[in-house]
Amino acid sequence: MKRKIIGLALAASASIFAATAAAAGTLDDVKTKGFVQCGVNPALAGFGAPDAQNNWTGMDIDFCRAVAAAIFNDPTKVKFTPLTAKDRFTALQSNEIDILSRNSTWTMTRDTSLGLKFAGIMYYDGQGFMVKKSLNVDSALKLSGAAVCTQTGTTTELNLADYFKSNNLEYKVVAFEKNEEVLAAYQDGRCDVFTTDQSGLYASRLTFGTPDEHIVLPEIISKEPLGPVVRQGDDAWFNVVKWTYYALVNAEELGVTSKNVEEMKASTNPEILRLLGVKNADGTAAGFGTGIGLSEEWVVQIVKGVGNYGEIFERNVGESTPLKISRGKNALWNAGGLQYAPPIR
Ligand SMILES: N[C@@H](CCC(=O)N[C@@H](CS)C(=O)NCC(=O)O)C(=O)O
Repeated sequence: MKRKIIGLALAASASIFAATAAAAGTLDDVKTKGFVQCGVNPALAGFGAPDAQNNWTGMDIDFCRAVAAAIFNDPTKVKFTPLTAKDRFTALQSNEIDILSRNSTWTMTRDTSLGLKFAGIMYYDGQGFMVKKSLNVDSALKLSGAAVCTQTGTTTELNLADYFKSNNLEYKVVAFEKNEEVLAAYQDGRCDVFTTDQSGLYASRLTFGTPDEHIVLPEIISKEPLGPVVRQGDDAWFNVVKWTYYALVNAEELGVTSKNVEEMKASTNPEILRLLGVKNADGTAAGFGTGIGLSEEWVVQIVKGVGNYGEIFERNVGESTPLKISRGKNALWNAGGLQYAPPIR
């Protein structure tokens, strides 16, 4: 109820709300309460979902754990709040959560007038289409006249309208507020097409009784940069979240993994020594962790706790997982991808 009222207030006056709701001091609050409250998707395999033993798993989950490891040297000091597409931003605005880490696309509105701030791009995605193989369609451009299932409150429904309009294709939207309803409608044949982020298509297909009967069409119709979000007006917290993401990417780039992080402290590479907060030759602290309110070993804690970016990717969505996603655009910048982090110095 509280969330609903605040949601209405926001709709009436987004910018005023944004200015007042941005509570400063999240890092101190988190340290005091002893855990990070993270808003996540409860049903997106590889990104956010409880496994058979009820342990939360996924890239978005591991990102929350990385932040907890950076602060507490303990990746388990995190609590998860399951959120739907509709409720996610209000939950962050109203201080129910400290971070939103849930397949959310960085858009201008969300990053400005909603009073929120994206801290990085954990996964470069794009919107795609899924159809039953039996429909015998091999391109989205052949979908004229189709009924398309989608979820409200997402970038998905907006891109869908743009794509069909700009290609002069007739279509019928079958939109639902809940993802379960979208998936049920598509599987029951109430629509011909299911559209969402490509990662979401692959993750959802795994939950179908007969995944092999569905194909993802080749067209990618949008940019969906997915990443963690915080409130505007709290730079100290924003910095911790943003630099946790950069630490994961820099660790991969420098070859620092959960297995070798201790040995790497004896490296002769100055970049690795800075990353791992190893003291300067004269015994003074490097200062990068303490500079953002953490310990000097913050990256050691992160990498020991969850691994580097590549380890997180491979463990949750990579080729050896049921999702079998290749690095593609999510490869490091020096390996043909877009994952890039500014230097620690
Ligand atoms: N990336 C898009 C779509 C994100 C999204 O919420 N996708 C749906 C379909 S995969 C979802 O996760 N639904 C789950 C739910 O609302 O419980 C956005 O940020 O708007």
